[in-house]
Amino acid sequence: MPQDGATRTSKYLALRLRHRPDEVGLKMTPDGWVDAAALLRAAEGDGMTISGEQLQAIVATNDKQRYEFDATGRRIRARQGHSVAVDLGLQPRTPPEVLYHGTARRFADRILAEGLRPMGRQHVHLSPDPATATDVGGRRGAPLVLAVQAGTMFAAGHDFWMSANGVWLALAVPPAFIDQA
Ligand code: HQG
Repeated sequence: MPQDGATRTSKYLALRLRHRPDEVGLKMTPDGWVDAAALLRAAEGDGMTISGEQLQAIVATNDKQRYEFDATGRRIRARQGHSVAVDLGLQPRTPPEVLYHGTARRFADRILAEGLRPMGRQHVHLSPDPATATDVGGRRGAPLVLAVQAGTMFAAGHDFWMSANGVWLALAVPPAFIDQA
């Protein structure tokens, strides 16, 4: 499917705010903030012209609310999904009894054997409902939705966090807590 302008811009923001700020010399604070004006200059250098107004609009209307400004409006960060090391300052919290992970069918055997791992990112991403997990898994082919026994896992001492845009995060999920939904 061809991407619209907002999707292209959001993907560019993900690249610079989650994965590769350093590639264009963008400075990121330990809690993930990047100066918004510097980001727009970097985008220009990458051949992607984004106005301040467009950036505001993307942050406000982004389908998954992936980005946020700080209280001054001068700094921007991604709310989750980083591969670069950041500490977003999230507090651990009690998860719902069951969370869901959407993946591709071809990964099933490996995941059921070794559990969910963060792979390139800082966390394993879990969804509060199977429909969202189906969408996540569908990005990689025929989707498979796994149920994670989050309540049991929490009781066993594993931490959970929830990002500002409602994605549940864990460092890993051992296979004992995973069922085929
Ligand atoms: C898989 C999107 C083999 C895992 C979504 C996934 C999400 C394993 C892939 C966010 C494995 C990693 C993250 C194991 C995990 N063996 N494969 N042991 N453990 N995997 O993209 O969860 O649109 O890093 O199932 O909505 O797909 O970017 O993670 O298929 O919230 O905002 O390894 O990205 O959000 O892929 O997606 P990813 P994800 P955005």
